[in-house]
Amino acid sequence: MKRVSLALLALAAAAPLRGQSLLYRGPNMGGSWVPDPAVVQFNFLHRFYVAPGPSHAVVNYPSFTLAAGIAHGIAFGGKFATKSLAGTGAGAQSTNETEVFVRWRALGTEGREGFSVAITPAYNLLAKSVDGELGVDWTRGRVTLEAAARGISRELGTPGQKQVALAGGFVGRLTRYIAVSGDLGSFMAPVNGRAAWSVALNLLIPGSPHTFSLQASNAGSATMQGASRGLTTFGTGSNFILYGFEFTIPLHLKRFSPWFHGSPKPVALGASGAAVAAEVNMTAVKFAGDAVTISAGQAVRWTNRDPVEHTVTFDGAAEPGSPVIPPNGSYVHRFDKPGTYTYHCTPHPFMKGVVVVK
Ligand SMILES: [Cu+2]
Repeated sequence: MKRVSLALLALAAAAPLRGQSLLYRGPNMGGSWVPDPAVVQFNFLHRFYVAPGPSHAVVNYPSFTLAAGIAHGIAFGGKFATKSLAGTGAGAQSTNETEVFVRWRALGTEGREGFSVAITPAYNLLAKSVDGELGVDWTRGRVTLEAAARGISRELGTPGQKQVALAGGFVGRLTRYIAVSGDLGSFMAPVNGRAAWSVALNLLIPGSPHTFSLQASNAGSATMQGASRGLTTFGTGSNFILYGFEFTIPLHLKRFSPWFHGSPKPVALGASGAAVAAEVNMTAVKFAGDAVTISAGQAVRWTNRDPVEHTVTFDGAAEPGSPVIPPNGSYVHRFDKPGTYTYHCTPHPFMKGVVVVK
């Protein structure tokens, strides 16, 4: 049994962890990450500066990313930041920065061993600048190294300066759930800024597709321009450090299909033809009727009434568990030996139940 769980663990560690972008890129790096087809990714990056006393005023630097995966490693999206450098022309009074982009991952897959390459053309509406990034990642085991070259046709906050920026970073995964990362990037001919840097502690929230990072940086936005330039102080000469966090939320569009297509078709999994002696509904992310009693040789049927997937997974692998049970799916399992079988749902470990077999 132990060998099986070790093999499963190795498989899980080797498989690309979809949407776990913060375990594969530093805070100021785009990396080669592209959402899967029919997945919309929403990333919320919030940084803030705390002014020295006595005011300790907090100045906020939020950046939002919304990106949708299409197919063939292509995604399109936008970033919106509210506290960037002021723009040019009609945008001269505004610090609201919008960048629209397309990313094509030409080679590799996020989290897979070896090289991945992504090409990201973009347009920065505030700077009226045509921007682009070539990103290369190299992953081996727990380590990912990243490099990026960025071209900018009009630098924000300057009279239309052309720029080239280079950036590099690393991610070290300490466990499946925890990684540390850092990066450094700069325009080759900085006008008013300095190099942008960041360091972060990145976490995968267990049992969820979400990643979260706690970070420090001197960059005020997550756009190509913002990530290439460190902000200078408000004339105090002291170090300008922003602290913050990022939260990544993949939205799987197929999960919303019941809104448009009614209930999905019923799917029956597990032992067919067994005598079902007890029914357990999975509803509101709970096993309703969490304790059932049957006789040896009888079966239990679990039916998923939720719009999300569940599993029936026996603690200590006392019995083989179910595959993923889709919404409106059911799973039948026959128990041949008397005993007390506790189980849970793998995606929602707080969902628990028990089958008592007499
Ligand atoms: Cu569940």
